Amino acid sequence: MSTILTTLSFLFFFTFNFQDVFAVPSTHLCHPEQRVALLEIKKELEISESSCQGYINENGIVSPYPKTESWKNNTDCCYWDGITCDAKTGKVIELNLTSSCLYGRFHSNTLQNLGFLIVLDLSFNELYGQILPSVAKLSHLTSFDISNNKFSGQIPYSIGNLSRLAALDISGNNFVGEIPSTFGRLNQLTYLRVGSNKLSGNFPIAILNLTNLSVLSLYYNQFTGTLPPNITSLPDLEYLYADNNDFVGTLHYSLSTIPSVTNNQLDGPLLLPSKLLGLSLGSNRFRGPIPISISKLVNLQVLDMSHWNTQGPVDFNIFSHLKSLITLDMVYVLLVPGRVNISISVSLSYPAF
Ligand SMILES: *[C@@H]1O[C@H](CO)[C@@H](O)[C@H](O)[C@H]1NC(C)=O
Ligand SMILES: *[C@@H]1O[C@H](CO)[C@@H](O)[C@H](O)[C@H]1NC(C)=O
Ligand SMILES: *[C@@H]1O[C@H](CO)[C@@H](O)[C@H](O)[C@H]1NC(C)=O
Ligand SMILES: *[C@@H]1O[C@H](CO)[C@@H](O)[C@H](O)[C@H]1NC(C)=O
Ligand SMILES: *[C@@H]1O[C@H](CO)[C@@H](O)[C@H](O)[C@H]1NC(C)=O
Ligand SMILES: *[C@@H]1O[C@H](CO)[C@@H](O)[C@H](O)[C@H]1NC(C)=O
Ligand SMILES: CC(=O)N[C@H]1CO[C@H](CO)[C@@H](O)[C@@H]1O
Repeated sequence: MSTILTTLSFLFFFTFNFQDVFAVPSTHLCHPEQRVALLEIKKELEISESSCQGYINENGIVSPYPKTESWKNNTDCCYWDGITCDAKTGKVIELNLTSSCLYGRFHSNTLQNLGFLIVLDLSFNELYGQILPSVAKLSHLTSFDISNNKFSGQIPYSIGNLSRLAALDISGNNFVGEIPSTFGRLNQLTYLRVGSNKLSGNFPIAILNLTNLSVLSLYYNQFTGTLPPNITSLPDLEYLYADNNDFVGTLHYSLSTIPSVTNNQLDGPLLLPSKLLGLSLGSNRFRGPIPISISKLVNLQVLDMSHWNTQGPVDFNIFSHLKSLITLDMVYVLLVPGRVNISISVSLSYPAF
């Protein structure tokens, strides 16, 4: 009798524990509808060796590999490569398919079932298609990176609704048209990169509203018109890359509106050192003397003023205050910001035009 009881209680506890073990799958983080949405994305895209591209970023070398190969229907999507779920809610909050050898038309509306995404990184693949206005439904996004693909069409105005965005990178695609004025609402933006597209129009004035901006890159587009006089007065701006566009005019006073405060003791204006570390204005159609106020940008490390029609000799004393300068590009050498260590190329004669 007692043996039977012991056996029964053993069985009971065994069963109990057994169920406990089996309970684990039911605490799967992955929400079925989110898994379906991710599998939909996987199904639409091919893995193609010719689309594999690695790159170097601030974390080091990112080597390409096909992340979506680990995406299997019967496994917890929260453990798939490139996916991060919220530990409490189990919602997918990060989709990072950077450098994943993906090729194909990307249907941005498949993202709609991933409405809790905070980070979306599809960079360095060969994705094409348009970004639809419905992307604005990803209202939690703080980071949106689709750089170095083949996306085309216009940038949707609705991106201005993604009010939590701190980083927006669409560079290295085939986007056309203007930067929507709604970008002026993205007041958390720290990084805005739209370089190497086919964007046109005047400098997007709305950007002057983005007081948290640290990096603005507009290079290799077809922007026209003048640069706004107070662009360098964005208080946190460290890098301004506007090279290889069609900007015109003189910068006589553009760069003279560097932040200043009134110093009561001196009873006059006191210039604050600007935070600018990189200023790249080369290969545009700027003309006239290089603004003397450049000498106030004392933290500059990289200065590209190549292809500048100075219409006269350059006073190199302007640069003598720039003690941090590593690269001064006054001639033809093209600057590829953040990617290449460019050789110093100072020309003491007039640049050739
Ligand atoms: C995934 O599995 C479910 C059943 O668990 C099935 O209904 C569905 O068709 C499967 N989806 C794919 C893409 O294989
Ligand atoms: C995506 O993953 C790569 C490493 O594979 C990392 O370097 C990159 O910072 C990630 N992107 C985001 C937006 O976190
Ligand atoms: C963007 O915001 C505006 C104004 O708040 C709203 O009218 C519009 O419907 C929103 N668009 C999208 C796609 O969410
Ligand atoms: C500038 O930002 C404020 C909020 O910081 C916003 O109310 C305003 O609409 C923005 N202006 C433009 C032109 O986008
Ligand atoms: C944006 O700037 C404001 C002050 O200008 C600051 O309080 C806030 O912390 C900044 N946000 C970010 C994300 O840097
Ligand atoms: C730049 O000038 C515009 C008007 O031309 C003004 O609305 C904006 O606040 C200024 N921005 C900065 C950062 O000084
Ligand atoms: C020779 C030269 O310009 N070297 C620089 C390369 O870039 C790194 C970081 O940007 C600098 O630290 C080097 O001085």
